[in-house]
Amino acid sequence: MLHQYKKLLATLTVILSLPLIANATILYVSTTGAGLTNGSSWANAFSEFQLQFAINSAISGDSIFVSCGVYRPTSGTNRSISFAMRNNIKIFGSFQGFENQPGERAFSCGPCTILSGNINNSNISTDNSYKVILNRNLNNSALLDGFVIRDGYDQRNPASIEMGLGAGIYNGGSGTMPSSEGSLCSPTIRNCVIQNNYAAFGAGIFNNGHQNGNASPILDNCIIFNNTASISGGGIDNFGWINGNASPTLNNCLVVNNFASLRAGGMYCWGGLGGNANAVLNNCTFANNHAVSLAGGIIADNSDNLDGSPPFSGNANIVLKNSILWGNTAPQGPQFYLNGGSVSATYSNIDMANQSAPHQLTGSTLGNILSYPAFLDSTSIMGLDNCLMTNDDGFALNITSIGINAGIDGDTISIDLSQNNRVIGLSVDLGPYEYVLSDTCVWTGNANQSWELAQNWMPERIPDADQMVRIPNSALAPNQPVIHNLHVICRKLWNFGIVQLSGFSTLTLKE
Ligand SMILES: [Ca+2]
Ligand SMILES: [Ca+2]
Repeated sequence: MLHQYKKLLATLTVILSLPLIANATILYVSTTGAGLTNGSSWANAFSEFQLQFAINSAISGDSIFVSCGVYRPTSGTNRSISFAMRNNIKIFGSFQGFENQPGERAFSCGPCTILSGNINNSNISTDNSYKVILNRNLNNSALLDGFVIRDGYDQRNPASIEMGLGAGIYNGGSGTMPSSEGSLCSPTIRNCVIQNNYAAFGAGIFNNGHQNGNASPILDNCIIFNNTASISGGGIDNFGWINGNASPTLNNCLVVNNFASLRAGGMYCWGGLGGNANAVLNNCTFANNHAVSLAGGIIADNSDNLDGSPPFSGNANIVLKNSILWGNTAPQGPQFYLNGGSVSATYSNIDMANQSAPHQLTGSTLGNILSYPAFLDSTSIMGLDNCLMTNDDGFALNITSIGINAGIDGDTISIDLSQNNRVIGLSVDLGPYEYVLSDTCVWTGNANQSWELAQNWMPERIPDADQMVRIPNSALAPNQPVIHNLHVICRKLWNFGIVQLSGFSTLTLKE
């Protein structure tokens, strides 16, 4: 109906030659649906099993708004039914159900709209959807933003193309598909969590650009965790074999606790036989991924052969910047394993301790750090609040971390994984989380009266921009602060949120 209306409107526009631009339509979806269930507003939202219908009904430029809750690909038992994105359609999740635009979403506890493959018996996973999302024929105008993608289960033998590949998101850009299916599949995935998926290869995400195809998605601010590959590529698998391309770009992504029974717990990159699998990682953390055989974190493989043997004629050159590779485990190449390919890294924090030759970095190592990144708590992805994408997440940086301000600005996006400003302080931090100073910096005067000495502050750090500063009175902090380089500090003071002087406290300013 809406579709027809817009077609009519478009026709009228042409006939009347008016400089009229039709507003893009928003289609609304909630779990229960509401009112007329025609998607025209939150009060008339489509219901759970109309989500794909809404996506299919949209026309170029439209958006889909989906409220919190669980959405499955089908109400039936057919495991082959999946969600699918579309070009020039923006699909936004994580609305409470009153918002008018994506910017009003809070993400106070990570994404709250869940695309779940848990169909059939809800207590078992082996009967779930093979792929929660099955994409084809997409460029990066196709956007998915604000979703959890979970519970896909594709245990099928990967002898046949697409079977057993990518249970969370399968990006099908293989050149072997019929032309109607396209040979490009490079969508944009943003603010998403891909978890608890199971497949033979690429359990979380499989980017299939095999044989003259291209599957090179952009992932911004995503978490990929607890995915299991019964063979290889627990978190992500990039398959560019035979003149294909599978070269995703990941910005501010956390890839942790994924598992592979053979190779590459975190990410497989295979660009053999003239193909390309050149993943670009900016401000990403790969940690605690495990592979039983080799490549706990990442494999760079450009072997021409299925068994990984020479010759090597393609490209699997992975480039890391402002990123962390730490605590991944495998008998060989715990952080990364080179099978003909390369890994290069600058301004990154990589555990090289058990990286025996030839599994070494290529090229410049400018700005790299080899010591422990000091995560808040690497045993707890969510932290105490039990929410992802918040300041207490376990893979955020501890105040003592050498990764704070250790990155180089440039290819950073403006918001970090917890919706904080991406650059706080002198320069960007390593990994997906920008270190956020506690709201208030309290003067202690523990050492002396100098404003510019970290030991005089709690937490022990000189106040920076975006911070509240509180100065207790002299009974609590006998050494009241003195600012010496007034012309310098005043410029900084201008940036403080509040400088709060308690009763009878003093702040002395000296030129
Ligand atoms: Ca089930
Ligand atoms: Ca948290």
